[in-house]
Amino acid sequence: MEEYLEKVKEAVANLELDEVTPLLKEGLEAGIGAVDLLGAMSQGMVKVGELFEKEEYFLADLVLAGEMMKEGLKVLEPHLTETGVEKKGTVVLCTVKGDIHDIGKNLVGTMLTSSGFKVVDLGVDVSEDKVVEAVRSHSAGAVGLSVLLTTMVNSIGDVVSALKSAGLRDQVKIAIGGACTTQELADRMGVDAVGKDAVEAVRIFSSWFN
Ligand code: B1M
Repeated sequence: MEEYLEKVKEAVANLELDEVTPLLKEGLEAGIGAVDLLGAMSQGMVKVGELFEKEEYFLADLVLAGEMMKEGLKVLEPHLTETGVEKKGTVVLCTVKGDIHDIGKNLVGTMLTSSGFKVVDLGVDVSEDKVVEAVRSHSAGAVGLSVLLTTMVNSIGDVVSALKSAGLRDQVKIAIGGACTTQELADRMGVDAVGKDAVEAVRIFSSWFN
């Protein structure tokens, strides 16, 4: 299995667009878990990011990688949503202001939905005002913020301040996640938790709604 997952990772890292979907389908048929295949794809994406940093890949390659990941997720998602359980609570989810990366956020949303949460997905590049409005109108108990750009981390603080000003901070828990997030950042921004992946996100939100 390790060898197969390595193949998936390499196909993503090398931007072999036509290879990825068939590899995922075959992997599922061979009994490899969707979560493992997803992990391999994510590792491939990390490599894509590294090659971008080294200027071996360009923006067009990132776009291609993003599309490839979305196509792959279409294959995996039905297998990630097999575990429907009772509805738990409402989570307002978005990518923060100034940031348009949505693949990780969508994945977190899918996993939360399949774990029984009602997810209000506000999309990408979302202002703090929209978060406040959604928390209020959906009586949400938690907010999930995805942020991948170091330059946009202050958008997290803007959400926290806006929720405080609206008198809603005490009724919601806030989690952040995404490539540039750390516990230190979470502490600095005054949020309640940081999740390193979608599985951990589910664990965090589940602990808040029990
Ligand atoms: Co961009 N990008 N990008 N990019 N991009 C990164 C993030 C970068 C790390 C690449 C690099 O240089 N190594 C870098 C950021 C550097 C930094 O600030 N630290 C970067 C940059 C610089 C940029 C631009 C500025 C490039 C430019 O224009 N010069 C630009 C910014 C645009 C903007 O947002 N304003 C840009 C644009 C893009 C594309 C649009 C081309 C495309 C995004 C397509 C899309 O999302 N629809 C893109 C891509 C594809 C990437 C990389 C290669 C892959 C991101 C991804 O989808 N990963 C990325 C490199 C990297 O991350 N290593 C990179 C797969 C996804 C499943 O993982 O999103 O991390 P991730 O989500 C994970 C966890 O982080 C976690 O769970 C998910 C599942 O396990 N998680 C949460 C995420 N959100 C969570 C929330 C939670 C909990 C967990 O709780 C609420």
